[in-house]
Amino acid sequence: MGLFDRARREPLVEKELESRTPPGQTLTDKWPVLTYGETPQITTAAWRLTLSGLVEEPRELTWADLMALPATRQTCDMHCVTRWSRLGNDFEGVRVKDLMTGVRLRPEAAFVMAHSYGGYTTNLPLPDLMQDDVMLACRYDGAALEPEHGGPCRLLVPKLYLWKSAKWINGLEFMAKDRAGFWERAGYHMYGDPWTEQRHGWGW
Ligand SMILES: Nc1nc2c(c(=O)[nH]1)N[C@H]1C(S)=C(S)[C@@H](COP(=O)(O)O)O[C@H]1N2
Ligand SMILES: [Mo]
Repeated sequence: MGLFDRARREPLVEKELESRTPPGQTLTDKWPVLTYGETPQITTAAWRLTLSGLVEEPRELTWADLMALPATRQTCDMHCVTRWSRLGNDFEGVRVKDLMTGVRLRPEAAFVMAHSYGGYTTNLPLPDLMQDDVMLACRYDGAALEPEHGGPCRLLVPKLYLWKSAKWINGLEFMAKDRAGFWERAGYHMYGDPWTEQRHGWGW
């Protein structure tokens, strides 16, 4: 069949495929679109990102603010809870860590709710948001991220199931306690580690 690592431009060998595929996942070369509801059409001119909640000075960033931050390009794997994984994806954007430089959080901040245009939300612990591979992704394979995949800008949290990677992100809300987002309220796991198959949160 021959799965390809797009970023490295080389075929993936069997052994590596295995070690990079979490239990219960099947590899795909296509990139399925999984959206609950409509695809919001957001121009870069209209795009805003608000930092709210337990932040000393709430902020609103424009596209120009985002583009002024250092850019990062990375290759990462994606794992969807509906059992497909896609390896070797080439994303470009701004690390959340870099975005947060100079943003002072209140000491109680321990979790974050990602908010999206259209109303989607998803929650994660603050330390996970600050990992090196967590970014606001706006380019894929060297081109602007397609609207159906979250363009102009999506959150990308490669280590967790892909529902945590909020498409059309427009806010990060810092919280003291964990709160369930859209799919988490519907029964998905609060954390969502693909390697231990944290698919559902209620023990089923
Ligand atoms: N705003 C928003 N973000 C979202 C979703 C959504 O419905 N709305 N779906 C999530 C789910 S369940 C998955 S698997 C991935 C799918 O990303 P893709 O459509 O780019 O493959 O986006 C996640 N982010
Ligand atoms: Mo998903």
